[in-house]
Parts: sequence; C-alpha cells; structure tokens
Amino acid sequence: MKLGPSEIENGVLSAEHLELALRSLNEVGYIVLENILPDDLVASLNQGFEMEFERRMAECKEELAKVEGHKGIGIPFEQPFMDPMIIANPLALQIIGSAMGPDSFSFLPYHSNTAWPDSGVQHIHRDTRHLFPDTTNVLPPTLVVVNIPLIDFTIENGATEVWPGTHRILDSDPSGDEHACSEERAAQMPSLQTVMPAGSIVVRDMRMWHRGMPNGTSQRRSMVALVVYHALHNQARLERNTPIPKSVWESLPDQGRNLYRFQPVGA
Ligand SMILES: O=C(O)CCC(=O)C(=O)O
Repeated sequence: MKLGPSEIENGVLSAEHLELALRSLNEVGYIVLENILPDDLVASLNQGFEMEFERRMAECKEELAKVEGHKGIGIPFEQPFMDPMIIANPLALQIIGSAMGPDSFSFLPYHSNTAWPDSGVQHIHRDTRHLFPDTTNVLPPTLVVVNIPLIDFTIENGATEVWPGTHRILDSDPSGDEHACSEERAAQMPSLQTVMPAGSIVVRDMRMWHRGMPNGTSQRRSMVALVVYHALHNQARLERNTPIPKSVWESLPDQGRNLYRFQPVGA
C-alpha cells in the first residue's frame, strides 16, 4: 500500500487506508506500507547490522551451515537500532492497535532475519500456532511481526515467500509439528515473494505460511523482526529482564512506553 506524504509525515493512516490495512492483515495475512521510513535511517540501520555481523562473525559462521544461510541476530541497546521510528512506529502501531487492541505488548531488543549470500531455501513454516486449533473458528491475529527490509527486497536477494490466506488454515500438519506446513499442499496454492523497497513496513500475522529464499547476491539481505503480542498472551511467561536504557525509554512516545511496559527500565 502506498501512503500519502501527509500520512507519512503525521504518522497517521487515513480511515480508508486503515480499513484496507486491516482487511489485508485479516484476509491476506499481511500488509506492506511501502517505503515509508527515511532513507538515511534505514541505511544507518543496515550499516549497524552489518557491523554487528562482522563483530560476531565467528559465532554466525558456526551456525550458518545448520540454518541454510538464514541467520539473524539480536542487536545491542544502541542507536540507531533504538530509533522510535523503528521500535514504536506510529503507523505500524495504529494498525496493530486496531487489530489487537491498545494493550498489545512487546520486548526489546528485536532481531533481524537475514539471508546471507548463497543461502538456501528455508522449509515452509508458520512462526506460531493457532491458539484453539481444535475449533472450526479462525481467531483474529494475536501475534504479529513487524518486518522492516533494510535493503530493497528482490527475487535475486531472496525476498521472503509468503502464502496469502494460510494464516486461516486450521488443520495441523501430519507431522504433529505445530509450526510445520505441508510442502505438497503449499505447492498447490498461490504464493508470492515480498518484493519491496527498503524502508517499507510489513505487519504480518505470524500464523501465515512463509519461507526465506536463496540470496544469490553478494550482499546480506536483512530485515528487522519485532514481535508484538496481544494482551491475552501471558506476559509473565515471556518476560525479558534486560532493562531498557533510560535514554531509550525517555525517547519513546506514550504509545511506545505502553508497548514495552513489562520490561524494566535501567539507568
Ligand atoms: O528471512 C526471511 O525471508 C524469512 C525468515 C523468517 O521469517 C523466519 O525464519 O521465520
């Protein structure tokens, strides 16, 4: 979805765009707000991730072979990672608040999903199960991920493949694995790769079937992955004890403080 300049500047979706975004999230399983973040912020975030990858290369290399070249990292509580436009983006939060209520919550730090050069094809999976898989009713989303591509996502660099509508599929995989999705069944259904410009924001229902794709370029392809929980999830079970630095906390608008309210604030 392409937004108007005043929506981007004011951080508020028009009523029409909000309705479209909610319909897309509910019916398709995700919505893309195209190219809404400042280029320099996105470039400095990508550079920050690149520096982290270089710093932690030994640890990454050890794991890469096991994960088909799809290896993200958690990030330090530093700028530019903690920019309020990233961790409490008003447009993403408007959609999430309307879809899941005002008391959704999240934790910091977020992670990246990164397809390294020469990565393979990930197995098709959903990131979360249905809360009530034995009923015939599909619930609205209770767990969404905010993804922010940090470089242009293309077919060549392995834009994520998604299967629209599959967040509504209730029957479980014969393997019994609640995150597994049938490759045979997926092959019969339409899918597409999320080709989109850097600095877009995706809000995705985490039940939707998807997979990371091969990156045939020489540049790592990263996106921010920030998970947001509906208030019905048990925050005590999910709680993180790492304090959010006071400077980060103080930079957050009220909506952002509400989002991270279960996390301690440090010095
Ligand atoms: O990096 C990607 O394209 C998708 C990775 C992903 O969503 C996952 O591993 O759950």
